[in-house]
Amino acid sequence: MVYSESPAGRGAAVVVETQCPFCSVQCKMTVAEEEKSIPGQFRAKYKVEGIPNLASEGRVCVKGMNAHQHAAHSQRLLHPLIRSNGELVPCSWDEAMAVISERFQAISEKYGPDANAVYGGGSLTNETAYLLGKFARVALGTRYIDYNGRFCMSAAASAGSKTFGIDRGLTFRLSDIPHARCIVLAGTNIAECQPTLLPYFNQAKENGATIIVIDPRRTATAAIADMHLAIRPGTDAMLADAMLKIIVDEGLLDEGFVQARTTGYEELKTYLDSFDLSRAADLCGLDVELIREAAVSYAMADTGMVLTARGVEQQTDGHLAVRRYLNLVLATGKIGREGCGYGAITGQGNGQGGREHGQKADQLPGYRSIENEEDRAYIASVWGVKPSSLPGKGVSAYEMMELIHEGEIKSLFVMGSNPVVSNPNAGLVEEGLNHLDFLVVADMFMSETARFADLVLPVTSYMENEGTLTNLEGLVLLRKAAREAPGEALHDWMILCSIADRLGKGEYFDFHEPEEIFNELRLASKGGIADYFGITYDRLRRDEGVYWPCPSEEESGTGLLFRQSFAHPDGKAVFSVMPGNPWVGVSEEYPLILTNGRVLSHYLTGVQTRRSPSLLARELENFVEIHPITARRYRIRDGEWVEIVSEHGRFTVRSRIKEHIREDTLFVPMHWGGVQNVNHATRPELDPFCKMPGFKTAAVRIRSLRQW
Ligand SMILES: Nc1nc2c(c(=O)[nH]1)N[C@H]1C(S)=C(S)[C@@H](COP(=O)(O)OP(=O)(O)OC[C@H]3O[C@@H](n4cnc5c(=O)[nH]c(N)nc54)[C@H](O)[C@@H]3O)O[C@H]1N2
Ligand SMILES: Nc1nc2c(c(=O)[nH]1)N[C@H]1C(S)=C(S)[C@@H](COP(=O)(O)OP(=O)(O)OC[C@H]3O[C@@H](n4cnc5c(=O)[nH]c(N)nc54)[C@H](O)[C@@H]3O)O[C@H]1N2
Ligand code: SF4
Ligand SMILES: [Mo]
Repeated sequence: MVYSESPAGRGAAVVVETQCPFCSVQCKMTVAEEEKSIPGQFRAKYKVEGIPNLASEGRVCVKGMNAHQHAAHSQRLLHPLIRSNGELVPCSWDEAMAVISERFQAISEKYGPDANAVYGGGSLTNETAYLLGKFARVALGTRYIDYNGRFCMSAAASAGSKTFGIDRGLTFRLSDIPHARCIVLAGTNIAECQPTLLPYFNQAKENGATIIVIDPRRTATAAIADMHLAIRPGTDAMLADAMLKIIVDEGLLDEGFVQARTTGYEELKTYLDSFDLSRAADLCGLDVELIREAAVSYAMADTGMVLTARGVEQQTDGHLAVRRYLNLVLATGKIGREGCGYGAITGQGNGQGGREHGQKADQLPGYRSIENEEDRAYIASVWGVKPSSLPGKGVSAYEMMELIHEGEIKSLFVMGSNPVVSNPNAGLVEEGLNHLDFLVVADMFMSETARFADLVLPVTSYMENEGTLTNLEGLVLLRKAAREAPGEALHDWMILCSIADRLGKGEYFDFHEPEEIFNELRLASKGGIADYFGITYDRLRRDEGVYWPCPSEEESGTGLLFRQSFAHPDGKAVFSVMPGNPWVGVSEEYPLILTNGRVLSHYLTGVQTRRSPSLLARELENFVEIHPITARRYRIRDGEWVEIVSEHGRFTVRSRIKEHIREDTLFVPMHWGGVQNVNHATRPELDPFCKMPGFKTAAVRIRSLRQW
């Protein structure tokens, strides 16, 4: 960043406290900004240090260490931009607001309020996420709102709700991990995606734990494992069933726990009786004996945990696959006590809070249902509107893209997401956004999606915007503002209040501080599943964080859930009886399985991390990991450009020959847009239970682009 002068006077250092904007651990840190001596001008020099905190104990990973580089980047948007003669040109906030309110109103009058739609994100603070839900329902009156967490948390969230009656990422505290004697890590690459958590698992290992990693690749996380099950992508439900069959056959079921605390086991037992173990092992591409060893180790251990992430969840049977892993947890009674439990490792900084307060198509704040009359009446009373004025349930994120493509949705308001890159079947999404009557994008940068917009609104970054975020443990944390907003950038919540005012709904959005929004959120969540009522800014200023549920200010919140009972009305957890639908999509034309995910140094669609020189230098361009035998079969050399094609589209990346991946599988990171975007080839099918796209499996072919 280049300042004309140091914010604290020439030569002085400014030290601010902040919280990483990236993953769900939410590490806290200080950023010291001091003048670098260059004669005649002020240039800032930064030093980042971790602050001891409950989640990361003071550790910070390479992304956190370099996050300030994007916040201070010269490409930050500083003024609203409006499309004029095909170009995006600067305009005033006044003009931007006038255009937005006029267009939203005109579209609503011509086609009805549902022709306007809203798309949010899991990086937004709780205050903004809450307000965005209210904005859609009260200011725009549209049923169409959803968010990028649909692609992230929906399978695990719906599985947790069905099984336990509540959905909170971890059912235990991070500090419980070292007490687990066996840990199953399925489809989660903690070493690259939540790196500051790895020491908890190393500690468990030092205490004698067995670590089992289930992943088609021998990842950096698998490096600490005692057992690595290199599963064929898309077959986790089958693997979990095979493990359960072995546990039952070996007499390792915890009958006391199953009897006292669960329902549905008898029906599941009938299914297991006729379960064909060797067929399942074949389908999963694994050796039966390895599956047996893993199942017995987990069941025999006194304490144990199962953690899943997107490898299991981003499947067209993601909901059922998670539930089949949860069957293992219930069958062995490994939940509700120290060293035990299940964890869905949440993804984005506010992946947890972002899903609790109303950004989802079917949800009202506090995890209330938009289809439940009592819930509607309660929220309507908090908002001061008539229950009948609240719209009904909308559709999921990708389904909104389909409605845009079909022309049913005419305008889209995007806040905190880059859907052109992150949706599956990117070709359809691009076509759709091109046809919109009106697209508004609120972002810090000119993202791939913002390039399509009619209006781009500059927002503040994590260093400037105060608010609360809920980390993967369910711990609500206050992130204070640490810098002034650059240029004319505004906080997300201010933009929402301002548009609502122009739409004549200002009385419902009369907020001057994030704390005021949070106080309304507390009330709206009161009595709901995600109850934040007992959490106040004062408590968060005093203590580091508070776990939800926290119904009153006297309570400290709950770290370890389900000690006595589960959250269903009868207090019991529910076995999943319906088997999953393993994916077997390859064909002669498309013989390879394309899976995808993340690398350590980039974050999601890379809009932020590519603007961090230190992070960009680590990975400049996209690549495909391919096994040496497969590479030989398709005459692919290391480091050359290849094209990967599915029935939905194609993209181009560089090859990276690696022995650590299955021969039938290719792996491509998701962090690049344009011709390098893996989502050109992912498929549009959704999980019927939670509408999660089947990102992690697509049938493809590969060829070298070499000309000689
Ligand atoms: N560095 C970095 N960290 C991040 C993010 C980031 O973009 N970059 N994003 C954050 C977000 S939003 C999220 S959601 C999380 C995601 O965190 P993770 O879910 O851990 O990340 P992924 O790399 O998407 O997928 C995890 C693993 O699943 C494996 N996998 C693929 N298919 C299958 C399968 O069918 N079965 C099984 N068992 N495994 C499979 C992949 O090989 C991969 O190693 O990370 C968060 N942290
Ligand atoms: N193939 C494939 N596709 C995937 C996945 C996968 O594993 N494979 N993972 C999916 C998952 S888990 C996720 S979470 C999604 C994420 O996908 P996206 O929602 O596209 O995520 P980001 O890249 O974080 O985009 C966030 C945008 O919002 C901006 N932004 C950041 N903070 C703020 C803020 O506070 N306010 C505002 N207004 N803007 C902000 C950033 O600059 C960026 O442009 O991608 C999904 N897509
Ligand atoms: S990316 Fe995650 S682990 Fe790394 S510093 Fe940020 S919050 Fe911590
Ligand atoms: Mo995510």
